[in-house]
Amino acid sequence: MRTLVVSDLHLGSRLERDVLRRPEALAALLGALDGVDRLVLLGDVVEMLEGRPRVALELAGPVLRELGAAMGRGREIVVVPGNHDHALVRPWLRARIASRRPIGLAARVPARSGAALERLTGCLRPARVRVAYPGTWVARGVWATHGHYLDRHLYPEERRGAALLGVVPAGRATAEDYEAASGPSMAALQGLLAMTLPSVVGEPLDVVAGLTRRVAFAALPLATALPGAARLAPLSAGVMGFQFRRNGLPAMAEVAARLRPRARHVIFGHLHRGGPLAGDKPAEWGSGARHALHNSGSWVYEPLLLAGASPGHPYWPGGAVLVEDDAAPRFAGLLDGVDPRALR
Ligand SMILES: [Mn+2]
Repeated sequence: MRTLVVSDLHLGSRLERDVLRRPEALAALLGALDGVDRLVLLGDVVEMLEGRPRVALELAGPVLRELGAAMGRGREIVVVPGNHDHALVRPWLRARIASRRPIGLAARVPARSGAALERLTGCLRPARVRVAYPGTWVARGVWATHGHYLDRHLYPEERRGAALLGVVPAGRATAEDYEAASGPSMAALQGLLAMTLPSVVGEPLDVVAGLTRRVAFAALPLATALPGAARLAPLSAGVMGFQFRRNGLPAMAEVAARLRPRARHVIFGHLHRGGPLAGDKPAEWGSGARHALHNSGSWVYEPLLLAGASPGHPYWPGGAVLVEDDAAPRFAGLLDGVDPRALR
């Protein structure tokens, strides 16, 4: 059994950062489906946090239909919503929490539980479509989740803005705990700022600092249009790398440690930073710990980070994690061979 995991497509993004709009990028992904039994769309598939979810869904349609047609009747597509497409599972999630039936780690979500979800899954046919939340089992000992729960661990407990964020209990935690702690307020905050860039970008000192930083970054795509923008990129890539090691990876490990999936390997998306890559330190990715961590990267071309960069850059779009039975999951850069000019 071979499963390809991709995440953070952000289809329909207002600034057209979603590279799958570009024919060359879409062709590369469709080509990579050859010999794959199952495709997992690990969250933030559609950009629904920019205040125009219907338009985004409409723009996503052609790409989703290509994926569905390529997988065809015989193969499965698993949809695992994240934070930018959290609206897909919200009606189901509300009902499930009200019913007090535990969500667990890989609940099956009926495609008919909401209008937007029904529309999205309809686009993916004739492939067999399954929706799971907050994660899905990819193989024995391999669990995958979008990873937005880690946002909660980017803000130290003692500095948290009590009005904005709730508390995840110490020790073991459930999906219900994370939904209660970071659900509506975090989604509102992100919606307000409409960012595709992950929160790990800057210093997570406290929520207020976080807000200022996000606003600053939201303004930066404009700055990249100005002369000298290319000089910004290496600096921000360095800052991102530092923040990712210091905050991103520990937050991923924390979510795995709290939710405790019976898994050797845990695959995340959300942070837009694929890996582990060849130069990464295995220990930082949990090689010696209970959970080995993986990240599927993104399909977003973010000029702020990538001006002047080339394939192999940790935030280069086109990330995927390939999972085969009885082998460790491995990262692949599916757009590394595509002319960068075709991705902008
Ligand atoms: Mn996300």
